[in-house]
Amino acid sequence: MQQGQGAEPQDFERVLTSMCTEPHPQARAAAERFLATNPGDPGTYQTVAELEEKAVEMLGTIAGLSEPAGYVTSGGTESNIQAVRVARNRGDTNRPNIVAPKSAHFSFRKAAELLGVELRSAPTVDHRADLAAMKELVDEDTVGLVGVAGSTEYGVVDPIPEIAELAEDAGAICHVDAAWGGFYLPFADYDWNFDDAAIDTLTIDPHKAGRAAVPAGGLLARSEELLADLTIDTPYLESAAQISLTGTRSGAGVASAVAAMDALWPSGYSEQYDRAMENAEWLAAQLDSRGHDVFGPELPLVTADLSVPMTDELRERGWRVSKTGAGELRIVCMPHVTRSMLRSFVADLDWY
Ligand code: 0PR
Repeated sequence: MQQGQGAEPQDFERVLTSMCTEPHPQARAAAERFLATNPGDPGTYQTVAELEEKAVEMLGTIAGLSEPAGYVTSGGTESNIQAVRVARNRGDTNRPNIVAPKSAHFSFRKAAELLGVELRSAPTVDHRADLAAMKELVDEDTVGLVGVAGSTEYGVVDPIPEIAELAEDAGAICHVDAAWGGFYLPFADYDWNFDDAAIDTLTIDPHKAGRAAVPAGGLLARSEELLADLTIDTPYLESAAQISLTGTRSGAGVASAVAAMDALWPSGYSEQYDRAMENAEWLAAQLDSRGHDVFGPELPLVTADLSVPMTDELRERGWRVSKTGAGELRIVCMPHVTRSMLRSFVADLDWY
């Protein structure tokens, strides 16, 4: 392997597992231009600070929020941690808990541990949040409920309006994790956004299906007031306070998020969704016709009961594939995944 200066990053030619993808060319260029800027210091780096406002506005448009609050985070993990922090700081209890479906991303476990919040995981039905199971876990110390709009392992969308209602009844925050799904969902037929339900906070990551460079995550809130609980004073900076978890942040992420959304919203993302779904449906049909038990695609993600040794052999042939916790093959049809890639993948499957 090459080291140091001349090293080349891996290409995406056989990557079927990543939730990141090749950035849009304009996003790549914008990232490079803004590499040495820090939106964590908006008093000094004003241009990137203005770009961040634009990023939040555009994310709001995508997620059905006309006056959005929020910021560009380092990724879904930070957004989810911050959302749990909002819920905890607003809750009126010494023993706060949040209730999430078992399918929620492991970043909620990090959030819970860091913030001293109990994470209550509710069983799922067909990989989707089970409302009755979630309701059973809610009590007077529940400060937040989580719904997933595009789950990491199976690409499933939870019943978000119903989860929001449960949260409202409990006097708790409703957080939706659309980190991966957020840039596909505007073109799919699910209730997932601020327009559809009484959601308080939402994770939506440009560095996943949004085709921005890493790191560009998104945290949105229905109002500035919700984020006020995250405020930390910054006495010696030109700006008075920070809500972000990290201090110095990447201007590259902010600028590339804006560039990607400028280039692709809405028609580029819509075409990208159609292509990804067609590919995922094609793959599901191919696997199904070979006798495999297939799940999906609800969003462009397919799982199948391929035996684990077979998956390991695929990895040896250079395919970057992953398994679900239950051991199924998991294929994420990101924008870099083409039909011809999938054809040669299926041909390799037939070889065994
Ligand atoms: N929420 C959801 C629904 C996610 O799928 C993920 C990450 C996160 C939150 C956390 O986001 P960050 O990783 O940006 O903090 N989902 C992928 C996963 O954990 C992330 C990923 C991306 C993994 C690229 C591998 C990879 O090559 O599987």
